[in-house]
Amino acid sequence: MNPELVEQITKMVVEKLQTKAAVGSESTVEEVRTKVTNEPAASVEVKFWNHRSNNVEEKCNSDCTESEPEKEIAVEPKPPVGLENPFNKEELDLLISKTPARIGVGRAGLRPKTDTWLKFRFDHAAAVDAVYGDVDPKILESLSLFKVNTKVADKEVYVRRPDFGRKLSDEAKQLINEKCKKSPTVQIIVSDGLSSKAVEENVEDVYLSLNQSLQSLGLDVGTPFFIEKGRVAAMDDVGELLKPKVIVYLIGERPGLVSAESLSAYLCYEPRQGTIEADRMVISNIHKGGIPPVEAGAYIGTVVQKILKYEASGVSLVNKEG
Ligand code: B12
Repeated sequence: MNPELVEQITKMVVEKLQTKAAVGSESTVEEVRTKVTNEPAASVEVKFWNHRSNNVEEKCNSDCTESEPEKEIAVEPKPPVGLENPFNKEELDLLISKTPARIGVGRAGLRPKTDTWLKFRFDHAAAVDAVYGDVDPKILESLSLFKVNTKVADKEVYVRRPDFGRKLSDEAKQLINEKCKKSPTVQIIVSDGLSSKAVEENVEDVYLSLNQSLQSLGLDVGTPFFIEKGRVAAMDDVGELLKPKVIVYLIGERPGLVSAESLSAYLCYEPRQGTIEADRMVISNIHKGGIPPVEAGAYIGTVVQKILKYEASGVSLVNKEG
């Protein structure tokens, strides 16, 4: 996205969130987007795929907030995928409009219909690609992120041994020690995690707006970097090395069959060896059909501010906040 637009949206979201008690309300971000882009507010944020449609242009339902330009493919008109004679079509359509799950797709005897099966295979292939793919180095370069590794050598090991992905390699520790500012207030880390596609699609916008939001809140930010084949708890090793107050860890989520490009931000106050999971927190589902990346970045900044105020994150933060 255009950096000026990112800046404007971030500034307005942060201002709004700080003045509103209902932090993170969806109406807030929609209001801001409308104000900045002059486009009418979308009625829903989540992009639902129409699994019953054969028409490429109808793949996304009419409530999509952002539709991707699709390549024109010449397809023979076919009967729609789905139940041919639903008992209550209106009710079924209502249910389908509420969920991206594959419901009401019909069947051919005991089997799924060919189109349903092909769509499933397509989404499954996208999920596999997201897990096994690598993040384009140009993206890391563009954000000036240097790369370090965990104790994982290849993706097969990564999938089978989550414990290895939670530990930085010795070279990584050395490089981080050499290159990074010590004891920053906020340390940002990016990792491919379980979806390199999630990083490729979202990280630039999230990162830009997150940085701007932290800047506008006057917070001191450390030297960011990229952990290849990382798991969430790798932040504990980073915490030991750099002693930041807060870590914001942007990492690819395990792909589902609805989106293979969803990013999460895991946050923790003073993560160290032995940090318990309950003290981490997550803002998940960041992608263009979920929480839009720019708004997510701005929102994460305000959550960091809250973590710093209470000197706690996760369940401890909830307890302190009362
Ligand atoms: C896999 C998964 C799990 C697995 C994690 C096991 C593992 N080792 O991978 C299990 C089943 C244990 C799990 C448990 C929980 N999960 Co979960 N989980 C997911 C899922 C499907 C993918 C996460 C992912 O890809 N992470 C990235 C990879 C690279 O991380 P990882 O290092 O391999 O694994 C770590 C994270 O997955 C993390 N984690 C997983 N879930 C949660 C939830 C919270 C609140 C936190 C802080 C961390 C966390 O714990 C793992 C170990 O460190 C997401 C859905 C999504 N769209 O993100 C939901 C999701 C993150 N989980 C969620 C929830 C609510 C939970 C639980 C609180 C459920 C419960 N009531 O017990 C617990 C908390 C676990 C914790 N660590 O604190 C919610 C969070 C909602 C929110 N925004 O706060 C999500 C978004 C699902 C949803 N849509 O509701 N989860």
